[in-house]
Amino acid sequence: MRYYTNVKDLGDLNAAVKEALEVKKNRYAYKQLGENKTCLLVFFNSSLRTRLSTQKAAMNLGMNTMVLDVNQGAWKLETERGVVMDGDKSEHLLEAVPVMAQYCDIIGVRAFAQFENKTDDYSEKILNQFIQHSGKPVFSMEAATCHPLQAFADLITIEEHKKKARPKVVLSWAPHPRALPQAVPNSFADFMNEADVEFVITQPKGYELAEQFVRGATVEYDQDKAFEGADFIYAKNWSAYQDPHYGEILSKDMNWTVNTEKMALTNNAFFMHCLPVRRNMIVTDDVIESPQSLVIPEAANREISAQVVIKRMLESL
Ligand code: AN0
Ligand code: CP
Repeated sequence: MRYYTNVKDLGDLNAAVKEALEVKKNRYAYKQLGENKTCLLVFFNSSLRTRLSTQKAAMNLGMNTMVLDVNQGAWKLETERGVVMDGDKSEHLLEAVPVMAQYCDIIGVRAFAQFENKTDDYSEKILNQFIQHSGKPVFSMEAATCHPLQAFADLITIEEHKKKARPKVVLSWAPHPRALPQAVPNSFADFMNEADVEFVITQPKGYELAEQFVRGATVEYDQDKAFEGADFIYAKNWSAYQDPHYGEILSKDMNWTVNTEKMALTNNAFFMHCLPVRRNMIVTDDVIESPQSLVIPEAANREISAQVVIKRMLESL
């Protein structure tokens, strides 16, 4: 595997899940693979899980890992070609990326949507500059439109916990005080549409995701109706995608918070969220602390999804 930016890069999803479960059983079995190889993780945005789980995955494979926080201690980077650099940005990505590539064998990049220009965000401008100018395998640690390490971990978690062959999985919008990217719900939809599940998306009007991610999913604007008979509830906030409101908050309706009454409508569903989560905005204390909450196992599987991706990249070097 040379690049990991969305579900398609994994190829056969069943095979990928099988490989993940094998890795999970013996995560140190491939310790030789990464010997004398270096994984560089570049963060343009904050992270707790991705930062730790991806380093852990690379270390399990015997790699050295280095982390660069672009906004803390590195030079501020210009990303647009042709700009007269007389502002606060000291260095251009066009030099910075090939320089970073000198010191490593594989690069992970976190660069969220900037909400300044939808076309720029949805063309993955920053991630693609790493792909074009590094000459190294590159994987997304949440880029502008997708978070495929998260969605792969989510799929592994669903496979481990499902009680029927084809569970009903509901992606539910929930309120949040700040405008968040669509990357997590986009990737979750991308994976669920490929997986053997009944997939439903529920959201207030105006929060429709991009067609290339929604595809054949059922869209239900009545959250209670969507929750009926669900086996998994996957809560997440996202900002509006559709023009002319791209990147805006259209609603903070607390009737969409996932609580015990709403969970009672489901088939004793598991609760999922990628974290970080705002309690009593997205989900109540009671639900996230309930035995049905999978948020910690889900986070644990981030190590496994990252390890499958980095392992495949090492095998391709
Ligand atoms: C980010 C988001 O919603 O994309 C990261 C989630 C993994 N969340 C926040 O910025 C709170
Ligand atoms: N779920 C996730 O990617 O979390 P972080 O933003 O903490 O990495």
